[in-house]
Amino acid sequence: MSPPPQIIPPFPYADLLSKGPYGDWRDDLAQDGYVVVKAAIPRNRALQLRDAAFSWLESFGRGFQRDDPSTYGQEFLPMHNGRGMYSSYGFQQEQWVWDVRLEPGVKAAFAKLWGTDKLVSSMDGGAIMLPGQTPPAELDANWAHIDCSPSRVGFFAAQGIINLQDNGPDDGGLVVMKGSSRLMKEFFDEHGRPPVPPVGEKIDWHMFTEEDKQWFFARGCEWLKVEAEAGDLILWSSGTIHQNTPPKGSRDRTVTYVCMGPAHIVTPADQEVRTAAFKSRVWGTSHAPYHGSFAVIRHPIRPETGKADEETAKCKSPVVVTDEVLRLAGQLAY
Ligand SMILES: O=C(O)CCC(=O)C(=O)O
Ligand SMILES: [Fe+2]
Repeated sequence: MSPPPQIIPPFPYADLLSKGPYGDWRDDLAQDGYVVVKAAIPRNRALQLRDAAFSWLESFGRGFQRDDPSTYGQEFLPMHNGRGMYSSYGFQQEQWVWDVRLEPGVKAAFAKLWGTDKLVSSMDGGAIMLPGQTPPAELDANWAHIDCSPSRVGFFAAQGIINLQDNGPDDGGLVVMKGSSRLMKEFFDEHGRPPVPPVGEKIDWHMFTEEDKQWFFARGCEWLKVEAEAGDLILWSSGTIHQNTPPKGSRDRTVTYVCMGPAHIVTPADQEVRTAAFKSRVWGTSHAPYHGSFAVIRHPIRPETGKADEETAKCKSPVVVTDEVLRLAGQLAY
């Protein structure tokens, strides 16, 4: 007999977004499933961090040079996933990536949402999408998804993107299905919920088919490409259907993914995964820092050699540890 399906315990903050109206951006997050928090990081600081991202790419010595678009192809870069998304080479533990997490305005936005500033941060990746790199057709095909289990009902996490460049309609960016988070319970009540994967596997993930999407369109949802300037923080509920799109214009899209939540709700299992990732100074973790964490350890294969770069096993400039880094990593109590 197969084991009974694993039950996900109710999330203590599942009603967080239903307590409004707040009279501020939290109402937009509740209503639309996403919001742009303007200037969470000062613009100049964001542009400096974008420079740091390009210096990181150049530091691999594969030929990438920020001022020379003829070096924007994958052969000149550390391996990304085809759309410029990075979750290997110790990206998640790089100083400049931590510097984004350490910006006071980022924590302040999450503190406002959760009602506490005793927060831990995800140790997630990011994207450096360079212009003129038409992605292969299969990558451009849709991957409409949510990053929370269909078995979680209500609010689970606010995922964050910090823009380090200005991104308008022609640029790369997050694409959300506006309003879909409010319909998620109804969708899965009607369509059924798939079994929850075993403990330690990727629980918080679900992909939507073309037919599924039509169900949402019929109820008034629409795709929306989120526009944001350097320094803005895009927040979206992990129950909002989303994907991303690469640049069509001449600008890069340079972002990191940051999600923070209350330190006191981190489960012992999550704590263990996060401690191991932080101590390794090379792996990252999944989006939500408190429940359902798994380690992200990737060694993508280079097509030229059939092997992973040696650099995938180390971090170029690992974060210098401070008390605030330790607090956000969940290694020092508040
Ligand atoms: O690159 C993006 O805008 C979205 C990436 C994504 O799906 C995520 O961080 O959950
Ligand atoms: Fe996602």
